[in-house]
Amino acid sequence: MPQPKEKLLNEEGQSGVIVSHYGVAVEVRFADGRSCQVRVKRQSGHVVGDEVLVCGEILHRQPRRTEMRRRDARGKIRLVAANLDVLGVVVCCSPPAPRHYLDRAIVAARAAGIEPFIVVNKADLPATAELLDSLQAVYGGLMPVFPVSAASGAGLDQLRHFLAQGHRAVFVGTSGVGKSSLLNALVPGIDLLIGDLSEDTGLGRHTTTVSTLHSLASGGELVDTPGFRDFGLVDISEQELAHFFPGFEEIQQTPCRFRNCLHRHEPGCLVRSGLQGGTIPAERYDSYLYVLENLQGDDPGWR
Ligand SMILES: Nc1nc2c(ncn2[C@@H]2O[C@H](COP(=O)(O)OP(=O)(O)O)[C@@H](O)[C@H]2O)c(=O)[nH]1
Ligand SMILES: [Mg+2]
Repeated sequence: MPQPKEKLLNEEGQSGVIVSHYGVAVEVRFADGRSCQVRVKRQSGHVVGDEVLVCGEILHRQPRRTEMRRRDARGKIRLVAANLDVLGVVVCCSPPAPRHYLDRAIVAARAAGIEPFIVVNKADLPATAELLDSLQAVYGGLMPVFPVSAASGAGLDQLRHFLAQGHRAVFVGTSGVGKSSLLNALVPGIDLLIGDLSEDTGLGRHTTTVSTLHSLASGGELVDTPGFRDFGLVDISEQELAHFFPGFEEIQQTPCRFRNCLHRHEPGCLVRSGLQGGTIPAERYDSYLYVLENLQGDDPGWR
């Protein structure tokens, strides 16, 4: 017996992407620009960026390309967004990032299959020039580095252009680097609080932790996950660090003799021969050893 048209449509489902998560409901946006709200259980596991088939009140989640996790204030690991392509680590001259924040964030992104890039905010401050030079020297050949000023708008067009290349992005960075200012500049109407009010405790205008996915007028998408902005990524393992450390890219083509080489004293280690041969800078190796020794430590500002 033929089904009524509407029922058929519901059973087949309509595919869309979750653009907001309110805890008890999600908003799904469809390809034609329409959107709808669907109630979900608190532990549904759906997150912003998830591609779903909406069948009436039921969501069928599609397999994810990438998953980004964070550690919440209680130390619990939470999934924050799905299907991100790029992760922008925001740094600035003041306040400076805690030691090796950048390297850890880059490794965490790469371990999740997400391409990292660097945003050097507060380019209007004179001290930014020196920071930018040192970051360009280390990371410039490895990933995009964007000097910007959320305050003056300088450099934002280059950043918009990068995001417009089909990228779904998220920003991370410690408190005070200007992530909220940057989102305000890039997403008109988002109206985030600037300054030192804690977003995670809900003091201020945004009393609930609503994650949202914003389409940029110039192309690309930005995911805003309030708790993520200031708390950052989950821990990384020794193996992930050794594999994804920025500056060690050559071992991804030709691995060391031992697959689980931590590049300390293992024989046949290509990182140490790269160090001796001058293809891996001593700065990179020293930084790696420092992070490796302090993986379990409490980097201030990291969580
Ligand atoms: N000079 C300067 N200050 C900025 C810039 N962007 C943000 N700030 C300031 O840095 C402080 C922290 O900004 P906010 O966006 O709240 O940082 P968040 O904690 O990373 O979200 C605020 O006082 C901002 O006014 C910038 O481009 N230049
Ligand atoms: Mg903020």
